[in-house]
Amino acid sequence: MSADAFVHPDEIRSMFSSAMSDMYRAEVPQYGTLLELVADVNQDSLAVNAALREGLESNDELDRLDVERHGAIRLGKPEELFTMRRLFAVMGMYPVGYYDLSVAGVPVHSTAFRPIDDAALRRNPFRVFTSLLRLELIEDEKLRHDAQQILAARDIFTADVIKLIYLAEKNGGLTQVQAEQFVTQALETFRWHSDATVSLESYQKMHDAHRLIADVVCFKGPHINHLTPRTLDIDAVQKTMPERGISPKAVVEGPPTRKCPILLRQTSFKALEEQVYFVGDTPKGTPGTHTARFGEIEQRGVALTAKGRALYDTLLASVRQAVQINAGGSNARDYETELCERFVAFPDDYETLRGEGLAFFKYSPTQAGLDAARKGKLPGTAHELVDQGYLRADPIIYEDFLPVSAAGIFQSNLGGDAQKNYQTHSNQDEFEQALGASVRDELALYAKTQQASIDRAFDALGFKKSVA
Ligand code: OOG
Ligand code: NI
Repeated sequence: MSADAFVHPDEIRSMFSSAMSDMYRAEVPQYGTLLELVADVNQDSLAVNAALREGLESNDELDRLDVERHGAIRLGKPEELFTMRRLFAVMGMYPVGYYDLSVAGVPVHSTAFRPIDDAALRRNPFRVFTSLLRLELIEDEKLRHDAQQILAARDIFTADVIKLIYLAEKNGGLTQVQAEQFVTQALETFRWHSDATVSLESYQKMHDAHRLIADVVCFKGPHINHLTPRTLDIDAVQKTMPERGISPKAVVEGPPTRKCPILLRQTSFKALEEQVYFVGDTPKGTPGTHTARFGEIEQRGVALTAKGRALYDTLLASVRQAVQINAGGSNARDYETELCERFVAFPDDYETLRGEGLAFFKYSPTQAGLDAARKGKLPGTAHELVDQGYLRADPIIYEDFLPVSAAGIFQSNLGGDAQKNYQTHSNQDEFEQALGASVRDELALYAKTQQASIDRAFDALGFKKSVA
């Protein structure tokens, strides 16, 4: 079969992301409210900030903004992660990055499935933060064994989706009809099921060990636990959420408010308490509740180099050492003040971020550059050419996640339980073994995008390659 007969993986991803959004909207009505709020705030931001609009336009980010979102799931066993990798590959999504959350008291390690090349990211940057439960961190031997047994008995994929994954792997793609079937079948894995697979008593035991363990082990599948739209002004969303009946967590995770946003800022609101039925005497089961699903918003900024990231990590660690946000969040103000004060040390203009090699940029020739190139040679590095007005540099958006922020998001939605500290270290090898592949290095991806833009720009100006 020729490749033309296949639906492009980017298209399948868009179909899937849109179907997922519709499903989540029906399951969690507050998500719909949040989408409306974010759309309003984005419109306001674009209306008052011409530079922001222009920057997004020239970066091809304006069109993707309305469809842009990420979701998260939590898996229970290695085989689930293995098949999930193959499922996401059908949609052009690949594992990027390794996040160890056990250090923050959450017994999982994770990766993000996302598109990796420029064209695919422009088309639809849908990402899914995917965690795998680390059963070995359950201390109680009997409980660990029970959890293992329960998980061993479940199959989270439909028979049809498995067939379609094999077909896509064998033929190198899916036809329109197959792609539509694939989306319908894949969606089943992420659906919410109100009937638990265990008794209330077993659920309670898992819950007492860690709420996350109950969420992963006691249900038929890895229900999507949030879908996150991207806002251009997270402070405005955080402030207006209560007006629309949503109460956000106490502080925004990530860097403080800045003129030039870096990395990722996120806030979320509390999980819903949902009605569930546990395995029990009556035909419908024993009624109870479970809280797992929530809402989240994110604002994305420029991707940082290793040097920039090291500075970010150092500053954030010093803030968190100085102020630990308490369970009720009553000292949120102190935390914010400390965050702002300490991040003064992080340059807040694109020129310095570029000049000091703290962030990644995409380079393109300006009209002046093209004119000057026609007249003769333009000497210099990409930086010098930007300074002379012959190249422009636009920030490359951070497409990934932040472990400390992710831990904060997990925690705020798992309730105010006393924090557990696992005596463990990260285990990327084990994660990759379950995954059946290595995760990609996000820094290498950004560096590649930056270098490719320099090569293209230098080509257009008619001279040989250079580095930033
Ligand atoms: C995932 C939490 C992490 C993010 O945006 O950092 C996350 C989860 O709760 O399963 O989604
Ligand atoms: Ni999230």
